[in-house]
Amino acid sequence: MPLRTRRLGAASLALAALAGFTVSLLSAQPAAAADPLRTLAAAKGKFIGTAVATSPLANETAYRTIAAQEFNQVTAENAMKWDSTEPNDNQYTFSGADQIVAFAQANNQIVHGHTLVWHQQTPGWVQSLSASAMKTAMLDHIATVVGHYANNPAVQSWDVVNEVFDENGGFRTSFWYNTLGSGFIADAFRAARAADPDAKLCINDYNVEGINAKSTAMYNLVSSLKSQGVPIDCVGFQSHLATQYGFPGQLTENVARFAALGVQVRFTELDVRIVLPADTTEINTQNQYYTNIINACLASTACPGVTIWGFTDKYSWVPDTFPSEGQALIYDANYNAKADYTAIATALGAGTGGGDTTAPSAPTNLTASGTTSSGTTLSWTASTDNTAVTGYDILRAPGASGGTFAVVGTSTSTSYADSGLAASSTYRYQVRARDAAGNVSAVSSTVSVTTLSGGGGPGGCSAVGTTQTQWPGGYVIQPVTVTNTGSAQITSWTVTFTLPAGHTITGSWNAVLTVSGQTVTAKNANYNGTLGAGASTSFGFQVARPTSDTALPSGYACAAP
Ligand code: 9MR
Repeated sequence: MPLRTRRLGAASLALAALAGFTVSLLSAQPAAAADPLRTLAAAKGKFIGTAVATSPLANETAYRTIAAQEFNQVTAENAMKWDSTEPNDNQYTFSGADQIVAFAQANNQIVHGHTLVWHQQTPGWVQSLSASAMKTAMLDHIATVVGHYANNPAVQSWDVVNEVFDENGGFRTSFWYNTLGSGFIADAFRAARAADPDAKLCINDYNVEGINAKSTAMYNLVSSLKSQGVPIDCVGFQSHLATQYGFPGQLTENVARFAALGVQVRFTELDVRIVLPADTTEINTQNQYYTNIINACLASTACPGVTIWGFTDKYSWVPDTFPSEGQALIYDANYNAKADYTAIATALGAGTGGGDTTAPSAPTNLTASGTTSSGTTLSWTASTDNTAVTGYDILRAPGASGGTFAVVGTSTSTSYADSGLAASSTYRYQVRARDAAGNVSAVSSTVSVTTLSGGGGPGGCSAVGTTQTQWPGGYVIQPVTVTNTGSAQITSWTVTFTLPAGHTITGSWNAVLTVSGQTVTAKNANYNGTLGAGASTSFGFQVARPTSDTALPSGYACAAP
């Protein structure tokens, strides 16, 4: 019997409630094959959510039942938008929003607030305000709407700004941007934090799932906001996918680069539309896209969960916007679960007795080498697992003690080169392993790294490599010019650089080279280590490479103790 038919009964829902069916997102309990999506997701430490609309929530039992049984997170599809909550200046109405929050609380669901500052569904009175009045209206709106739910434990996160980029990575020339400039973004986040210090605050957009101009603009903005101390906690990849456009490229790498900034990555509005009529190939593609997104979330500790933009094709936004497209959701218009439902359940571990719940062993023998003024290379001994280790998270904390470890990158090998570090600074690193089911090992022991002093002060140096000649199969780098950029004499120097894979050093002069993986360390010879302030020396080397390869070394960095 199909799972969903059995689960639609009101009686079974009541029984589940009597049995104390509660959400614990971090439950480690294995889920059984017939479990609803929310139970499967919770067993993985994730949420699985849906957008909900007020009208069917009030009027249709089947809609309510599925929304309650299958999901442990909800987002208001429209009810928390500006035109719903503040249609006229300073006249707030929370009836629809409160209806959804009450439903969530009754069903042990968490709520994501959507959305505070957007160029759509914002009343005309806001759009025509002067700059100072618009800013005041924005800050007041955020304070009031976020404040309304600040003491409600169900409401845990907000889309603070929505869709602020155009497709080329420029700021969207919305009335917000045109009137206030890009500063409205930081102002909005600060206001939201002031209104609810505990809520996770997100920036949300579409077509940012893969690596492209728009997602790179988003990355640069989040990076810049973080460096200015603007309170931002999460990035929402809306994930309105379409089978005719292919799956977003480099999704995993994109998730990892945002995770390395220390923000969560959420899939906030997932759906996969098809040009109608849908054929089997398109439906299979759609199943695969749903699977891919769930897997991407399972594979990243930065991803707390996935929200689908509704669940039934009966109420999808897609046909309204793209009249020849549809069937984008996981239930059909008659509330029958589609193959997409099964794809998601399977990705979440259904049918495997709860899936693999055995975590890999912790990585051991974590060491750092090749430390320069701005980077270091970590290596460790591989973890073991009952299935297979799929990758490692690299965690870093600032300083010799205290601070918080945050994921700064991932690796699928047993080494990782970290870069962008401050000179003369101490960092601590740990590594943990992941498997395909999303199980995460304990962290390794901690290794502490102190970077060398950089240029500018006493003992700084720089290195610039010049390609003297190259041919199919090899090249000569001469000179690598080492300059004392500090204000005092140095008595030794160390240059590091990265050798492309498959290249072999066949000779060197005026320095002592050692190679570890792709990192080459060149130390001064016994006759050219001493350089007065501003003085230079040089060394060189020759390399063999595959004849088809034109790559050259990169990342020259110099350190002088
Ligand atoms: O699904 C929403 C639909 O009911 C509304 O009419 C529409 C109005 O613009 O907004 C839809 O939701 C959007 C979301 O709020 C932001 N990202 C894109 C979504 C689909 O358009």
